[in-house]
Amino acid sequence: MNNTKGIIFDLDGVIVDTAKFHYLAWRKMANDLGFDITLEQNEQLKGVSRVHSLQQILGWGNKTVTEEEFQQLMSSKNEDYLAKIAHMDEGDLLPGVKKVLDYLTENNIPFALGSASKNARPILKGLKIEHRFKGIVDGNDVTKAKPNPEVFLIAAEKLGMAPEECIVMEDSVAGVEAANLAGMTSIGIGDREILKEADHIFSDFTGVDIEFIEKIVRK
Ligand code: B16
Ligand code: MG
Repeated sequence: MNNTKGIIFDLDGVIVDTAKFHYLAWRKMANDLGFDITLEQNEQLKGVSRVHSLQQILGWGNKTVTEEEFQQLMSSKNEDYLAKIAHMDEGDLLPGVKKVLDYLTENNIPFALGSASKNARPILKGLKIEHRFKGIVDGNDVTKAKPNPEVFLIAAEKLGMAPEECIVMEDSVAGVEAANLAGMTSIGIGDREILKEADHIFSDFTGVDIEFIEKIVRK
């Protein structure tokens, strides 16, 4: 039996900063529809699925579209987004992440991905870290979006661990709530006020040092 806990990483905002590219792509779509979205509004889209993001944005712009137009908007936004992230590589890992992933790998501490993104696999491939995850659970694998804990519960299964043996790293309110509902230890990466429900909070990943990891993964 493994004598350590497992870690489940969110992707966007924890391992890599794709929020800015989501914003640029959604903003272009909104501009084409005749309105604008702000960076503050973009904050509310973090961790939120593609469908729910579009519903939210159309609401802000007071726009009603047919089902066919809705699908078309989602797919053109995604094409635009994919073009923007196409050149990501190891250099795009957020500061502090590589050190922790290296430590976990060297010490056989298992980790998985729990992301709302349907693009998680190509992103991990670009970052050249895909093979290091014991399990990958993304937007293609779930039926219920965060704050529903489904994504993290499936990730725990892939790790072969009970929920209480899992530690979740998250940058979104919905993700922290999902981790808490799953009965896991939640670590918020971001604003202390916004992520106040998390068990531990760091303003960014550079604050997550090896000493802290050693302590929390111990059973
Ligand atoms: P996609 P995470 C989330 O990823 C993003 O934070 C969110 O902004 C995005 O809308 C969602 O993925 C869906 O992404 O359009 O690529 O399927 O933070 O859960 O890793
Ligand atoms: Mg995130």
